[in-house]
Amino acid sequence: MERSGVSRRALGALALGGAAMGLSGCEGAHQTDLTPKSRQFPKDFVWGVATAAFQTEGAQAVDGRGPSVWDVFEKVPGHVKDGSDATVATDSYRRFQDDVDLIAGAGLGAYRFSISWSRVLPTGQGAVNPAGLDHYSKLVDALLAKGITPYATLFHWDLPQGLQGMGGWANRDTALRFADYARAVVEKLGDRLKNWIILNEAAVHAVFGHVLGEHAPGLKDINLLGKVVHHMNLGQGLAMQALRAGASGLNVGTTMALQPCRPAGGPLAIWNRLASDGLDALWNKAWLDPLFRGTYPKEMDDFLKGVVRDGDLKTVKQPIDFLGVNYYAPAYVRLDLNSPSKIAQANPPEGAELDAFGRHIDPSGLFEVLDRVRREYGAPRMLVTENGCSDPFGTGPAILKDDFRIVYLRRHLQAVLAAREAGCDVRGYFEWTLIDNFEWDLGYTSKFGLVAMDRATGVRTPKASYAWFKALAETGLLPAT
Ligand code: IFM
Repeated sequence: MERSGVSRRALGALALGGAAMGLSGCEGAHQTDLTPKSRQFPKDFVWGVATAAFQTEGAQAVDGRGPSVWDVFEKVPGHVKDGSDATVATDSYRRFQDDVDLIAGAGLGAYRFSISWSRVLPTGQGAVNPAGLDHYSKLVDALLAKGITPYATLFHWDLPQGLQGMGGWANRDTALRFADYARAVVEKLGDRLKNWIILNEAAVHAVFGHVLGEHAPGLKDINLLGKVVHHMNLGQGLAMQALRAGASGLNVGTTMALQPCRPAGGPLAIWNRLASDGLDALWNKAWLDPLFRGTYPKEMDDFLKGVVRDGDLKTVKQPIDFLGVNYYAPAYVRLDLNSPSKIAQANPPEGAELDAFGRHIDPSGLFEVLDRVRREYGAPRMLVTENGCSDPFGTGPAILKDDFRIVYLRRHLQAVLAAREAGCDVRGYFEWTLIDNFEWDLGYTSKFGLVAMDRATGVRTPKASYAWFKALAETGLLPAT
């Protein structure tokens, strides 16, 4: 599973309980020919970069913003690897025009950012904070002035602490408050902001935040899992309804961290397959099935007992204009009887090329998730809303001649072309991310940006990948090497 960028501990994640890992090697990538017939993307293909409010904005106490769960979590010693926090981050609340100029400078037609719920509603509910909303209004106007189409995510993990105090996503009421928040935002921005992403990687927030305790709100209680999963799905459905009632001509979608789950082989292969199916149910199907089919996978039954009410699944199954797919790496899985979930991380295949997170660099996984959505979920329109890779971990300066990133992006974009040729309706690609930013529990030790930033001065310096991505966005032609 991807802890997003974090597929790193990948499934380690799913060692729901952090069981010791006796690793067994896994089968390799599926034998998919990823060589596309053409390297040319269509003219109307959307090229963009993606960011998130908490990772970039800083200005945590400015203009009436209330605290989020991450404000609280990051302050606890040991929670963030380098002891850093996001109080400044990339200073993008103040320097948003600089960011917009960089996006325009790269010739990109789209920008995916997230809105901070606690800027709009400081405690998560009640009276709207006009200054918070104004910020996003200015950002949208600045983007439109440069011909850049805004894509806004409503929830990228920064739940208002005021709501967490009342149980957070484990409390059904949070789903209703989420719809109120969506209503407030669309009322102000819906005339100009037309592309909406409801949730970002809900699986990551549910598992890392509520079961593994590695993300905010830092809980380790597997009994919360069913409630959190369902209330996020329910909130998503309610928010979609609120947006569509609030403005016309919107494209409403949501973003999932999809990962192929691959079982380890060996004498326990059949059991490893069971563990891998379990992870697939929680990580992929618990979000795809309710949205597209109005059902939950049977593996979720025990978790969901007493949680789903009559009519809920009808609310969850909303039509979408696109599905956002975030992909970094596949998950390798084995059975572990010592782990409460019976699921643990397995080794990538022998000799696999690994990224800084120790994950298998495997573009075939991107093809696989896109093609699965096409085959099993009615071939919806899709956008790759995140994909990218980190510098090797460390506190040193960013690598400006980041050829490794160019190779990573090129190979994954080949997979996108191959998926399109196989019939997947993929309309765009957002690289993660614009500027090296606050990478959650890894602080600033992990750098995903096309642009480096000197944290002392705020000065931004484009890396080699920025120029490479610009040439691609301008021509739509993927270089052969
Ligand atoms: O930084 C994260 C982002 O917030 C969600 N998806 C993965 C990225 C890289 O880890």
